[in-house]
Amino acid sequence: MFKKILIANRGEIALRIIRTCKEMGIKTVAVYSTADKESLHVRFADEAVCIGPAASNLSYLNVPSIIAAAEITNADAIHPGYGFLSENAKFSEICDKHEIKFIGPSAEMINRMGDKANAKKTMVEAEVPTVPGSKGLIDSVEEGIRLSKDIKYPVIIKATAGGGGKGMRIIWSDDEFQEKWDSAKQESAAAFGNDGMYLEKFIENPRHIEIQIIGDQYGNASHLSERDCSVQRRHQKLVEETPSPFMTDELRERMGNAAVKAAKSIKYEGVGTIEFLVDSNRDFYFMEMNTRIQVEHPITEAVIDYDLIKEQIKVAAGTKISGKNYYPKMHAIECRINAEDPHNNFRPSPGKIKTLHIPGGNGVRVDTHVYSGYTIPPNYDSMIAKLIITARTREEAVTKMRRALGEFVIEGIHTTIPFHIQLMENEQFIKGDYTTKFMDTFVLK
Ligand code: MV4
Repeated sequence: MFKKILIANRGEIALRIIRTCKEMGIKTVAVYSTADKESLHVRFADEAVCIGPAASNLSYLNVPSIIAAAEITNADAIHPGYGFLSENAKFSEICDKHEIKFIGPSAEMINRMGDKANAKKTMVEAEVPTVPGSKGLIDSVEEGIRLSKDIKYPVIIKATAGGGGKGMRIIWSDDEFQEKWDSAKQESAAAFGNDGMYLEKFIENPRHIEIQIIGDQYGNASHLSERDCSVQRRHQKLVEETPSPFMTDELRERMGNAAVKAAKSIKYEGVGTIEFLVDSNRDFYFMEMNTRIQVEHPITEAVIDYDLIKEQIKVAAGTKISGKNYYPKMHAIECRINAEDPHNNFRPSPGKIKTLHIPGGNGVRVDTHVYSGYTIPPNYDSMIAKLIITARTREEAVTKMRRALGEFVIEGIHTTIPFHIQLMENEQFIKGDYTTKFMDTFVLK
């Protein structure tokens, strides 16, 4: 097992990883930017190294600084958390070269899944269902229009380097093709330095349901059931839950098997997520694979009684997994609490937290790095806490979420708590009757 892990991240996830390391008897090294020197991850780690100024590209994305910090402190592994360097193939490779274990997949695996058209090809070969569309990249508008004749409009063109909605356009007819093609390519080139595009049938009104998987170094893989992430706004998840209200035992079996097949076919090592689109007929299609621990991982931990970070560290150290799959025994919901003003188009609201009261009680977990008197810097992601509720049934979980949100006091800044309170009172949400379109029509009072 590793003796010392450097956590190349900040905020709640850095703290989350430090906690598990402590429970495993592993020493921890925090890295921090000058904007984060008062952060809890710095206080709770065994050692801390300043790696640069506030700007992410000069600190949490500064590879030479992070590698130097690991070498100086004698860390034998680096946990990248999510975001920042977590899906950076170069970084994984550089860790390897320095004989520091990157807790995550190899550079080759990250590259393979990071290119979306390529990832899709891999899934076709593994016989995982994918959306009908182009075989790989399309090279011209003419080719796109020809393909759309067979597939039938609407179609969607997506950046192969994309993800999170950037470089994506829905096309409804031949007339629109050129214009949308040009703008998608331009956007992709600017955002990713890669304007490769692929094409798919556009699935209208889908659900976003993802399967958590884990693979070891010996070719074994398991799934840990699903998370429903359909409540999103501008490709930012707001709430996640498991089980999905749309799930059936039969669908879970089909999706779980497909996800395990995907993981085994690429000999995936580590924790990962296979994202699917699910249509109203409960047909599902591979969308993307995430090769990192995700923000919403705690809801899976809650319903199957499993520490995903602990198991992630164990498989990175060479431990074998059993290969059995895991099924939810409870219901869990996560609300992401962001420092944003929901009444002002979710505009970021950094600043000093004057008063803080964190809810508690049975079935209530709050993952956060903030405290009373803490100043949220404007430089990073606006998520400041995750409120994770566990109960026997969905109805009880929603009721408990309302209670916990009511106890949550954050003064001095705006947060998304008022939004979540209204969501938990929303008739459609209460029925579990929502898709990725839900937020388009949600009206905040
Ligand atoms: C789609 C789709 C419908 N049909 N692909 C959005 C983010 C990117 N990862 C893929 N996305 C979508 N791909 C086909 N063929 C609809 C979306 C989509 C979406 C997906 C998941 C969650 C929220 C979404 C919001 C708008 C569009």
